[in-house]
Amino acid sequence: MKSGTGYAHGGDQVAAALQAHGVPALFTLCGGHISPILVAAKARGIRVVDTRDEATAVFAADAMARLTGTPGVAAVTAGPGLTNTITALKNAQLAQSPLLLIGGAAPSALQGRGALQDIDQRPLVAPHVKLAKRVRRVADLGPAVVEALGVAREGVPGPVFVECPVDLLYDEASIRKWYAEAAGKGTSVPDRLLRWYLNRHADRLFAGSGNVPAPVPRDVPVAAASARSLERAAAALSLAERPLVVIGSQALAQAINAAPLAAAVSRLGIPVYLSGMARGLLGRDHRLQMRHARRNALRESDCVLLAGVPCDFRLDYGRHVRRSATLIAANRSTKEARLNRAPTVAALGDAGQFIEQLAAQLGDRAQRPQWISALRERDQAREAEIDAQANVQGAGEHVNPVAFFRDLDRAAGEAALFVADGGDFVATASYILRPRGPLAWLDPGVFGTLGVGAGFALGASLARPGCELWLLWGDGASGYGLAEFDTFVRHGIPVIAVVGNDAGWTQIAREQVKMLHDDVGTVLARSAYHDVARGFGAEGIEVRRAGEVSDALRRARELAASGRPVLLNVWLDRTDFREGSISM
Ligand SMILES: Cc1ncc(C[n+]2csc(CCOP(=O)(O)OP(=O)(O)O)c2C)c(N)n1
Ligand SMILES: [Mg+2]
Repeated sequence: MKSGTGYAHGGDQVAAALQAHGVPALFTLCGGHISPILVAAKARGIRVVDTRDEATAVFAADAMARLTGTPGVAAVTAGPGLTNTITALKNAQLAQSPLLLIGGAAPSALQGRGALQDIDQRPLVAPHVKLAKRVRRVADLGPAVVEALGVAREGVPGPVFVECPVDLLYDEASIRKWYAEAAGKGTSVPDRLLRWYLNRHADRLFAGSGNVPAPVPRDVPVAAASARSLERAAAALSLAERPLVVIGSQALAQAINAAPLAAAVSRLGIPVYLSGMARGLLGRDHRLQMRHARRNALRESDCVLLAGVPCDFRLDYGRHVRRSATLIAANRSTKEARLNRAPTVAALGDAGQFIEQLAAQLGDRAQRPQWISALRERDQAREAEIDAQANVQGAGEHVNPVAFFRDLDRAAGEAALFVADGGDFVATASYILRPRGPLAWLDPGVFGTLGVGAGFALGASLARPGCELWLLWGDGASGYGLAEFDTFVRHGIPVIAVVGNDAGWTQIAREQVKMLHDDVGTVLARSAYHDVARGFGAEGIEVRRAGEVSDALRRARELAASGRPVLLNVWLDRTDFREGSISM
């Protein structure tokens, strides 16, 4: 591999640009169109992690981005490789997660002429990314990656796409030879014209490619809210009697700032609800953090700061906040700050930074002991109710999910990271489990995509080597990613997957049966998921009875600590814990 500005080939130029950005891993599923990128990435010390589905590769890149704040990267082959990523791309876009997808493509001279896996890829991808770039010259490959990685991070973060036709990725001599062979040796006028055309095409492809500048990552300044919005928000919060802060994923766009953000929230002294990537920001127990009855708290509050949280269905399109309250929306996105409801103060910029600035300005002036203790009492009352539900344990034949998550919450270590993928099972988990610290909980986000789990776990494990990684899977959701146990084994990813086996797509069945009196399409078997994991060379443990839970959790932790991936197949009892909850 050449160094400096001379590259072995275009694929190496792409790899060098990734290397210049400190990209530690490239997630992929191979294909002839992208081989030079994979080989060059490996040669440059980037870990190439090959998966069993392109969607997994993109979900993994997304998870890396969310946990580190810097874009994750995936490379997929042309055509079906790319179309397989669309759901994962959309999920990342709606979660505002910055990732780079590199796509292979048919040779530039053959596009639109019936080449293998040649489709018009840009219109498929463009609606789901901030930038969809088709590279046309070898010399533009590195700059395209640099530009894309910059665009992914700036403003509202999100996915970007760079399409690299295969004839830009191999070395010049091979490509010229290939074009010369394609042109043949005929002497007729059309033959000679074709030769001339392909020769000129190759000249254009390689123009300037011997002298490409070294890639330099772009500086991406963090968008800061205006001084005026800061002043107005500070004034409103200090006058408020019952202020409330809701912090969402976007406030953690700068993942490395999680600790200063947590300190700032403590200093503000205002009760707070955490959602999405902000869960766990304040650790397991913090006097200001409330977990339950958010809707009631929002209705009572006279001044609400929504930090990186839009007024979408999760806040009943803004109706959870009372009309007369002062609404402060801190958001990188103008559209999200105003979604469904005009805020009193729109602080357009990074929400995490805004909270830090507010804390610096307000300090801990704003103590409202009565307001805080009223919320705290309600929170504790709800915890007691949940305990009562958990104690129903033993009443059924199998395992009560509420009790299971109480047990898991006690058993999981301080470095635990939870990935959630499923319906009722993971909704129950999100209610009960307490993430240990910042960035210790990953769920799909607002797109509600089933099937993120295996890819998220893979990305999380690379972003946090050595963490205790729990993948909480509905039995339905697990079906999308079980084959990735093969990936976990090959790459030594010691995940502990817990399949909540209720033999059904329960979140859907619950409402469907009640409203329409038919469970069609919602029933699964009590399958032996632990045997599937074993088939891929991982550990599998079946848990059918409540009495087996603590031993199984202990054993799973031990196995994972020794580097083995594990799947716990937990047979669940039916409960009415999630009764009545539905989101549309
Ligand atoms: C890709 C995708 N397909 C379908 C759905 C609709 N959906 C939401 S929850 C759910 C049931 C999930 O079942 P499971 O993972 O077994 O969890 P459970 O509710 O049974 O605990 C379904 C099918 C979805 N959100 N995403
Ligand atoms: Mg299920």
